[in-house]
Amino acid sequence: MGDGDVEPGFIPLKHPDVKGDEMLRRAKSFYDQMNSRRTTRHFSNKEVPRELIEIAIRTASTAPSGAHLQPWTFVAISNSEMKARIREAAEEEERRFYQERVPDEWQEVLAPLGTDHVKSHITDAPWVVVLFRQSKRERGEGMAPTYYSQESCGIAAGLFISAVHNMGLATLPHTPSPMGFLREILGRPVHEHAMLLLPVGYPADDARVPDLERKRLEEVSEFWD
Ligand code: IYR
Repeated sequence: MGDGDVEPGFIPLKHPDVKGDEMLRRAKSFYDQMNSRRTTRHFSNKEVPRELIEIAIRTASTAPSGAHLQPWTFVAISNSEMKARIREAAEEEERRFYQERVPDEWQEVLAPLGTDHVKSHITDAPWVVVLFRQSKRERGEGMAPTYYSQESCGIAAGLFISAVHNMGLATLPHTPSPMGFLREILGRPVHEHAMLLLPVGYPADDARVPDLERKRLEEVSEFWD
C-alpha cells in the first residue's frame, strides 16, 4: 500500500529499519542491558533532574493500552514533606502487614528479599513516582469504563523501569498494601487506584541486593517450532 492510499484516520507506519546482523547485535545488547538491572532498596539522596523523570514518564506513556485510553497517571514527588508523609503512612500499613497480616506461605518467599516495614527508600530517593491506574474515564457528563487497565498499566510500569535503568538510575517497584492512602494524600479522584510506588534515584554507594538468580530460558518458556 503506497503513502497515497491510506484510509482516513490512518497514517503510514514509520518502523525502524534494522537489518541482518544488526538485529542480533541489538537484541543481545538490550538483553545484557536489562539483565544488569537489579531491584535495590538502598538509594542515595543525590539529586536527579526533573527532566530525567519527565522522560521516564514519557517513555512509560508510549505503552500500548486498551483502546488507546492510556489509563494511567504518574504522580512524581520530590517534595520532602510529601515524601515524609507518604513514608509514614506506608510504614503504618506495612507494620500491620508484617506483624499481623502476612500468611506463612508469603513470609517464606519474602524472607530471602530481606524486606521489613521500614521504608527508608521513600525518603532517601530524590523522587518517588506513584503510578495510578484509571479504572474509569470521563465521558460526556458522566463516567465510562477503561479496558484492560491492569494490563496497560503493567506494560507502562515495565517501560518506566526500563527507562530508569537505561538512564543509569535505579528504582524499586514498591507495593505498600493496602494503597488507598496514596489516593487520599495525593488528592487523586476515586476512579484512580494506586498501583505501584517507585522511588527513583542513584543507588547508594553501599547498595546491596539479595543473591538471587533469574530463571533460565527453559524454565520460563516453551517453544512450538
Ligand atoms: N508490600 C510489602 C511486602 C512485599 C511483598 C512482595 I510480593 C515483595 O516482593 C516485597 C515486599 C513491602 O513492600 O514490604
